[in-house]
Amino acid sequence: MTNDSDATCPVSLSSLGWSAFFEDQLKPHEADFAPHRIATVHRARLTAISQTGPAELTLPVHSQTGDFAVGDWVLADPKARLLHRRLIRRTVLERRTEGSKTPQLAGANIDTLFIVTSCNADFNPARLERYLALANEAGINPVILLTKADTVANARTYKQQAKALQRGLAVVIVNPRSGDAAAALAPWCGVGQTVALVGSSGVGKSTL
Ligand SMILES: Nc1nc2c(ncn2[C@@H]2O[C@H](COP(=O)(O)OP(=O)(O)OP(=O)(O)O)[C@@H](O)[C@H]2O)c(=O)[nH]1
Ligand SMILES: [Mg+2]
Repeated sequence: MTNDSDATCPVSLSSLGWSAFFEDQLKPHEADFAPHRIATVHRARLTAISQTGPAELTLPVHSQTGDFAVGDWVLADPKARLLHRRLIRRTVLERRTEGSKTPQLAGANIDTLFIVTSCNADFNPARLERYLALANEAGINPVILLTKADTVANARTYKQQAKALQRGLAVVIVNPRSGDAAAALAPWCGVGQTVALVGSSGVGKSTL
């Protein structure tokens, strides 16, 4: 069921982030189900990507879309697309929203969290520390991306301040509008790697 070399499959599972961690969770009687990775979570709808491409999944009774996060691996019937079960997450990123008791699922099975901030008034060490704590608690590798370095004379000062937040922390000055950005982030964006971007409005996430 997880034969990545199958020529009839346009997508390889490993390129979607599948690994031994998930493979090891499969039980012998589940051979007829296909792994699907959740791509979008809506109020009443779930979409996923499998070896055969994108698909809309049907939820079993008594389960709701809120139980799933983008990035989750689930098993589903490859024809009816009925969801069978979710596999255990390797990492889970949760957003704590003020006023709500239960944290909201932000993403699952993320390898690297790009914490994006610009070299201007948005740069806030206390907020960066909160993002770092979120990643560290989740077991996700945090990387700080400093954007808009071209708009200030002292970008290196920002970099030094960010570096001081955590031992061994990777801090990368990157201009999302330049062609060099992809090369600068390549170490974290290899095949099968899952990254997420967080940061304030206007720091350059979509441009990246
Ligand atoms: N000069 C300069 N402009 C940048 C840089 N990075 C992003 N921008 C610009 O900043 C603006 C906002 O970038 P977006 O990518 O839309 O920001 P975002 O983080 O997606 O914002 P939200 O979607 O509101 O969360 C765009 O006009 C970008 O072109 C940079 O390094 N230098
Ligand atoms: Mg955006």
